Amino acid sequence: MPAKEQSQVRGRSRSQGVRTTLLTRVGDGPLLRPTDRWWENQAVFNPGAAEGPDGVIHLLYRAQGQDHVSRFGHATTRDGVTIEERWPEPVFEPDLQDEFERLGTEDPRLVRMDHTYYVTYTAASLYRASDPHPEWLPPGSPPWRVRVSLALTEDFRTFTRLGVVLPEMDNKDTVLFPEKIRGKYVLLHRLPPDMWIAMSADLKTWEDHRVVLRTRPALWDEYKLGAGPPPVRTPSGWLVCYHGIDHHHVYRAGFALLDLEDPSQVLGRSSDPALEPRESWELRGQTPRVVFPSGMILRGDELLVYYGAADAVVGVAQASLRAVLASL
Ligand code: BMA
Repeated sequence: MPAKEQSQVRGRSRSQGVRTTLLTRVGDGPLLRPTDRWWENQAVFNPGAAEGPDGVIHLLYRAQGQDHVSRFGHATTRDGVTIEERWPEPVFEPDLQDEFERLGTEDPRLVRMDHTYYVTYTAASLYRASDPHPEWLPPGSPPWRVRVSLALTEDFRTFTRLGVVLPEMDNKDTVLFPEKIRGKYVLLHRLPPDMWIAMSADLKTWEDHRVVLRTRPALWDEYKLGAGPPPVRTPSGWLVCYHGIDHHHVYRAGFALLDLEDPSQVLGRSSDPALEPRESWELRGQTPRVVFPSGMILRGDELLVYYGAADAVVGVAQASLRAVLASL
């Protein structure tokens, strides 16, 4: 975008942000807030983001109304920081006939491969599988269950459900890489407290599960961590933005870099968080002190990160890719 136009984006100039370490908030408030519509009048947060072939950025966000069921809303932006369209109805809702997602569909993450957008999301239910890996369930697991499901769309109006991708385990924070690597689909997932990686030939059977990032004692990601947005390809490696939680339940965002050919190999990792809750709308909401990165767009050297704040609103922050890579 030309410099002049950039500074005139309606009320949202890229120079207005509050500087943290690496990511700078764009504008002086949330990018998306709840509306008075029944399905999104309580909270809108944790958006997936993907850029279409025409340069339009699609945001698929988690929305809650008074029933507290999570559905997905759809918004678009071309410059990345000005919302142009926001669909008045939810575009995706829990399938009440589906035992895996009766309690809601949450935290959509988006990648585009050719003309198809792949949506991985958390399906919430009371479903209890006879778990072949009970040791993977964290002690004191809550009575509700979470699985990861996959849906495909080309237009954000009709979706094809491919169902649960990792049926045998409670799981969330699952993101697909935006391209196959050595002929296989690759995803990052989370078995608390760590981030895992797995491969698949067909998007159905996932194999070769390995830990890729572990929690680190006495750092901002000491308690739990999970993938944020899907990884973004850079010349130096796959850039991963992830959330880390400390023992005070503060959610922050940071970066890691994975090998392009073998993404189970970690090439670098932030020692400091790149974004942490500081604004009032990040400190207070449904869940206090949360920034939860979930969408990332790279344009030239500019990296835009979309995040849920306090499980209540959506924020956007920017960084220079060069600066991020230099920090890892
Ligand atoms: C995670 C997920 C997210 C949520 C975050 C902060 O475990 O449930 O949906 O935004 O916690 O509460």
